[in-house]
Amino acid sequence: MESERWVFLNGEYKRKAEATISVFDHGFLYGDGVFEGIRVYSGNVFRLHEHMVRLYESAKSILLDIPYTLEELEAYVVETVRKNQLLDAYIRLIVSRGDGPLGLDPAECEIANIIVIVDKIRIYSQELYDRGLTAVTVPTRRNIPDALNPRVKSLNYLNNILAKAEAKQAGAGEAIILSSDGYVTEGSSDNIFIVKDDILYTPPCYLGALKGITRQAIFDIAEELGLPVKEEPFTRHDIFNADEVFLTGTGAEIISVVQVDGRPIGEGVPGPISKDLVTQFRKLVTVDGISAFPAEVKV
Ligand code: PXG
Repeated sequence: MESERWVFLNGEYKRKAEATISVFDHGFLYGDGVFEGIRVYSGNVFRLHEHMVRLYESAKSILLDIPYTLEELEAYVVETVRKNQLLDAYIRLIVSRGDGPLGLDPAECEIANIIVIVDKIRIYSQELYDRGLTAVTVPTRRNIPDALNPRVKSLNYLNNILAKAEAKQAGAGEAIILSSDGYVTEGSSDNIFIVKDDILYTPPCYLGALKGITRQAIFDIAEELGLPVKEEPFTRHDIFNADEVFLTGTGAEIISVVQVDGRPIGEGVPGPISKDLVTQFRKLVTVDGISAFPAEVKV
């Protein structure tokens, strides 16, 4: 089911090559905007509504008016998936401040640019899912929440990009980012969990982490499996001595971390609880969300 890529741009569907915006867009000039990354599994747009709610909350937080209702934009996202005829895909939904003069004032930008891209994505190789990732804590600390709250999924990802680059320079697959006072916050584009004595721990978002949709899915699956989850601050020491460590995100899905800062985690291989969570997650992703290709639509 391969076909041409169509991009939703401000109410129209454009071919990839024609889907362009101005260099005066403040998303480009200043990173002034918000976005979502969403996955489609076997035609099911996984937890689309939750992503839409987070998008509108991010926009509200940065005083950005989205010129559609949540329901309208949600329908456009589904329609863009359908137009691209992709059963398994990645959606990048972008709301940027829009075109304006050179100068910071967002009030000078008349209307937001709304973009929906649907394409394929693969962040890690299958081998890394089977064997697990190595990670390092990086020198760059997470943005402090009272400067720019990391709960806002903004177009300003330099903090995360620097963390990722530092991890790569150190020869690791992913970064673990600490808060300015040394607590574990998250990965460069994923939330982090540790398992200790059959209890899951993940940092509270107020420390400087995105309220991940996949993170919430883990909470839901853990509840079904009878595994307690605690949102509690923890440190590198807790990671080194965890039984299992894994990362969660729309891009990365669920991936085990088997070594952190040179210390093997548990047995140094993906652990049984992480594997159980992956099994349950695989079942959830094809059914929990909005179907882009209901039975009557032939694809
Ligand atoms: N923290 C950060 C900073 C993120 O950017 C997550 C956590 C996980 O959240 P979700 O809701 O996805 O479970 C993210 C999400 C990419 C890519 O292109 C990145 C994300 C999502 C999709 C694709 O690398 N980050």
